[in-house]
Amino acid sequence: MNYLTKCLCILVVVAVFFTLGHSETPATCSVVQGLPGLNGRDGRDGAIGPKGDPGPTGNKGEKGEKGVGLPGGQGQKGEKGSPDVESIKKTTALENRIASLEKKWSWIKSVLLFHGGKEVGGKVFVTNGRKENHNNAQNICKEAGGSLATPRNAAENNVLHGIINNKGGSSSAFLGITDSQVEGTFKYLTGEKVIFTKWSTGQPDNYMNNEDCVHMYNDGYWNDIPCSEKHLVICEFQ
Ligand code: MBG
Ligand code: CA
Repeated sequence: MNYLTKCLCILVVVAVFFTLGHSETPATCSVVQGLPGLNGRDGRDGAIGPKGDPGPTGNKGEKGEKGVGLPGGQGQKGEKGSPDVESIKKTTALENRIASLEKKWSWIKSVLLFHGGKEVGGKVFVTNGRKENHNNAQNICKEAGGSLATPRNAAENNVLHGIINNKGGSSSAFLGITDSQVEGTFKYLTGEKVIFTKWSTGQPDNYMNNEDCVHMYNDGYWNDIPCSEKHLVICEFQ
């Protein structure tokens, strides 16, 4: 039953009620067929539905075009690097050490010269005054931090000659030269071939096929002689 129909029926009932209350004879309420009601208003809109599913993923786009940037300008000059403190310390320590060694070498040289040593071209020759075979003479000089006297030029030969003369008499001294490896090829103890010689007349002759070591006579000239012979030990230090 719609709203309008309801209202009409109520009116009918009220009218009947009043009629019955004011009439002496009870009236009967006859049913009156009303007109059909008007159509009702449209209902309200429904609630908004749920959100739809997301759409399919799109295809990958095409590769972009290559850029055309120009080369950048040169950067500014970097700041001056700070000095390596450790390196400076090490260098200073080494410089101090070198200075100390130079002082010491100067002192040792003075002692050697005081004991009859002779300096020539940065080399000092000095003798221990003893006579030894060639092998022992080599070792004595080596242990002293030098090597057996080896004149490599006339100046050095002259100085050695002077030391031998100072010893007087028939002194002669071994030189650090032999042909022990190849007969007739004289070499220094370092293995190099000799670059200077001052052989005595007729020498070297490898007399009795037994002369591989070299010594200097008291006249400054050289001779080959058996290595087992004993001659003055003169060492050189440089
Ligand atoms: C000696 C040499 C010796 C040998 C000998 C030959 C008179 O000098 O010292 O090494 O060469 O001569 O006669
Ligand atoms: Ca000889």
